[in-house]
Amino acid sequence: MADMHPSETAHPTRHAALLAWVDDIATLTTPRDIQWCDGSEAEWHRLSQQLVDAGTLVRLAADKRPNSFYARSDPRDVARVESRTFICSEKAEDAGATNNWRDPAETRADMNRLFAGSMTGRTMYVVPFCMGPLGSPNSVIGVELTDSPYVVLSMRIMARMGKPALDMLGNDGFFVPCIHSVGMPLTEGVADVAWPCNDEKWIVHYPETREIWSYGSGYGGNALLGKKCLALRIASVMARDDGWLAEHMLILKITGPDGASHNIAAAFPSACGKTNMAMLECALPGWTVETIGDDIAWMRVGQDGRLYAVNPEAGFFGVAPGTGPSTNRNAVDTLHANAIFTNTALTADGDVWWEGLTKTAPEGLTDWQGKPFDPANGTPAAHPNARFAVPASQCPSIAAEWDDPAGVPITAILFGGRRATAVPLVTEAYDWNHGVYLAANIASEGTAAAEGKVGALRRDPFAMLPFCGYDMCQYFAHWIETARKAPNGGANLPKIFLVNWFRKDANGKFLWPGFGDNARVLKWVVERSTGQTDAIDSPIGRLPAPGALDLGGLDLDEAALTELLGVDVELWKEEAAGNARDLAALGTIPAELAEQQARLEERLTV
Ligand code: OXD
Ligand code: MN
Repeated sequence: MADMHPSETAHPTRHAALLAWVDDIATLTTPRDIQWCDGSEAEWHRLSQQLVDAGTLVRLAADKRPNSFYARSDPRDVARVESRTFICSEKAEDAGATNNWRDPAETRADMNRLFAGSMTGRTMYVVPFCMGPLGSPNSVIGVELTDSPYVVLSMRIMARMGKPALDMLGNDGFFVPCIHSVGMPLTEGVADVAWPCNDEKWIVHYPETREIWSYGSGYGGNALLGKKCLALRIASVMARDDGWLAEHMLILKITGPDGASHNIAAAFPSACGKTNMAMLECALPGWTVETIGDDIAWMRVGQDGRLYAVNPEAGFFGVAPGTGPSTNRNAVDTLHANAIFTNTALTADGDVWWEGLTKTAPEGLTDWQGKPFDPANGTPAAHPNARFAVPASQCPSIAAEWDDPAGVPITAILFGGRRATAVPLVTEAYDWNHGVYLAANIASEGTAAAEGKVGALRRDPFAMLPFCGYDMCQYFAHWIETARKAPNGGANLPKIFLVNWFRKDANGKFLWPGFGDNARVLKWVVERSTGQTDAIDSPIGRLPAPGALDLGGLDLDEAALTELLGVDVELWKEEAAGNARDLAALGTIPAELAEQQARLEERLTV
């Protein structure tokens, strides 16, 4: 293969545009050879063994985690790089105030320079993948060209990858071209390393032409281009243009003692426990939660006016630290086999470990940087953004309908952030546009941030700040429009709620236990959505009526409950002013949101 011209290699498709594009990119990046990935088990075994031989992967002990691998990244390549993520729309204003905009023509010239010869000495893998269930007209095909076999293996977990996706594409189907290079050509005299990458990183999106170019990183959302790049940034633009929603949301199914099931979608900023919530073990007897997705929801209004959601992914790419039997038993069990772990610690007997998996660290750990772990030196054994990639189908709590192309009807949508003060445990929006207003203002504060200081907030509207491929104000308008155009005046759409598991008392202690007890809030949400329980109006939205939250068996005193559901009007006047200020910084917000702002201010003065 070594001297073969790219166009001479065997390829399993007659899709002329795809073949021409693969040829063009090969001509630009000059790989040693090209391999079309079929997603087969044989391919998985061949590539994983190749990476074990190269020192990129460690095969975990077969009696502990069969068919599972461990990777340690370059310490300079450990997370998504938002400052190097670009939206290159034709017009700067279409990227909005929150995205890094770059001129597309200039960026194309830069990319052509950067990618010229970038795959020299490496294999270019052609990775066809499908986001969404195979065969669904609403799924989107992407093809990632990558010089990282680690990315190929991860994509096989995270998406429907290989031959089925290519077959679905046919001879002339639409695909999102995704080009990825770790940016370390193996030119004469350059020796490969276990985790090739480049200090210069670029994550580039062209929303109008639906293209993605990623350079310099092999890690997570920077490199597995189906996830944040395609299924959120590019898909959000496709959704705006075609009348659907691509959202940073988990999807769960909750069933009560009466056997009735409801699906709930929920958006939280990164690192607020979405995966834990998607796999929640209910503290309420008789209630169960099943998992449909943990990170992304694609939602469409059906003919019946309900909102139907699909998880476009096929795997979970979760943060390992903090995942343990008491916080997320289902995730721990999901990880029993067929997983790739990156930047966790490695145990002496060939397994992985991270903070939170067990109470104490096992003896003889090697930390994520390959050094013997010494608990005394105060640095964690696993990197805080250490990740697992694992097939969703392995999750013990996966719902039967998780890959149903029709999607699941959504009863309620939750938005949440990490707020020590002000925001009650749960608030129901008065209507859809009020819900959009609540979602537009969600925010998180770091645990170390000064309590109650509005200025310390990081706003993350709809939890989409790093993931919306266009202007946030246009995005709000699209949400408002979605309800306006829905059958039945939008009356069959889900109710919207704001939740906050993170409220603290005056001593800085969490007031709410969280985790499995969040089912109590879900129960109220379901009961509100089905007209079975009461709420009381407050200036900021509807709150559970006294006694409406099921707190049976929970050791929560009256004072704590009052604090959890309390609305401090003076503090909320400051909150409202902060909302107005931060919304204005996004640009010209839709008139409907300005009206919601005015109504909130009015409710706070009466
Ligand atoms: C993620 C994130 O990786 O939101 O899911 O950062
Ligand atoms: Mn996410």
